[in-house]
Amino acid sequence: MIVFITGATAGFGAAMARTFAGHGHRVIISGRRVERLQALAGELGAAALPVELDVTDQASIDAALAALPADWQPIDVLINNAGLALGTTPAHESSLADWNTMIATNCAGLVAMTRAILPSMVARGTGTVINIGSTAGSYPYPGGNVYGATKAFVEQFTLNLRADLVGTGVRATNLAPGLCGGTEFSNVRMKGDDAAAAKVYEGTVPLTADDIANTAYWIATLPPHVNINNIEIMPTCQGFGPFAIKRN
Ligand code: NDP
Ligand code: 8X3
Repeated sequence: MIVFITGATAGFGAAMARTFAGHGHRVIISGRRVERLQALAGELGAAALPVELDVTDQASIDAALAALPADWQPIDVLINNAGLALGTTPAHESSLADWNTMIATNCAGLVAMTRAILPSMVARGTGTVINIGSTAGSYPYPGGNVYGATKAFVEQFTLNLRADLVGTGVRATNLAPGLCGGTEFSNVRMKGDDAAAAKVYEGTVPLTADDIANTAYWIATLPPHVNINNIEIMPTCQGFGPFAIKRN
């Protein structure tokens, strides 16, 4: 299989590249940090094709896809993984610029990548799109405001893809992890306050990037008649809280 992974310079994306390549598949590894892509490509050898790509920039997407060598063009699996959260403040104190960056990356970028690659999958009658959502898309929490909303978009967009793709041979999955450590997600969210990022996982045994990579691999290698619509994964240390009630 040829697997196109967005956001392969860190976290889930890098783990997915290693997992798919480790099982003998070819991976197109993309992201903005070129030196990271080169390092991963060096590690994975001929199985990996590094591609500089900013999912928020349509020209960057078009250029990246146009430059793919012919034998890398029939993409079997698109993993829309690039994404981020910025901030944990309440809505009325949050930065509109941060909100717009999350929407541009997690929603518009994911949509643009899908629109660019989906037609060739449909034309070939085969393909799998795995969109990385989040439990934050289903369960609200304080400070999750726009981040959670972007992931709710990812879930519903994926289900609507399913509606359009019935009978085409192309599959679509929303893969929604909960608390997952060992990636740069919280460092980015806390804007470089690494102590605050580490605190998120203090005293927990969170999911790992390999847990998510193995799940993505499982989804992509199921028999062609099987479509996982939506899968939610949490570490066993994570559960649900009660409704918040403000008492007088
Ligand atoms: P990381 O911060 O470790 O990795 C994020 C990746 O996204 C990086 O490779 C980064 O690459 C890439 N990225 C960000 N913006 C862009 C952009 N504009 N264009 C292209 N690539 C971009 O985070 P995770 O691996 O933890 O997160 C991956 C996905 O999983 C995200 O969508 C996140 O929302 C989701 N998720 C994470 C959870 C967690 O707890 N870790 C739980 C649930 C979901 P670069 O900066 O080089 O461009
Ligand atoms: C990341 C999981 O709980 O930090 O999507 O929002 S959470």
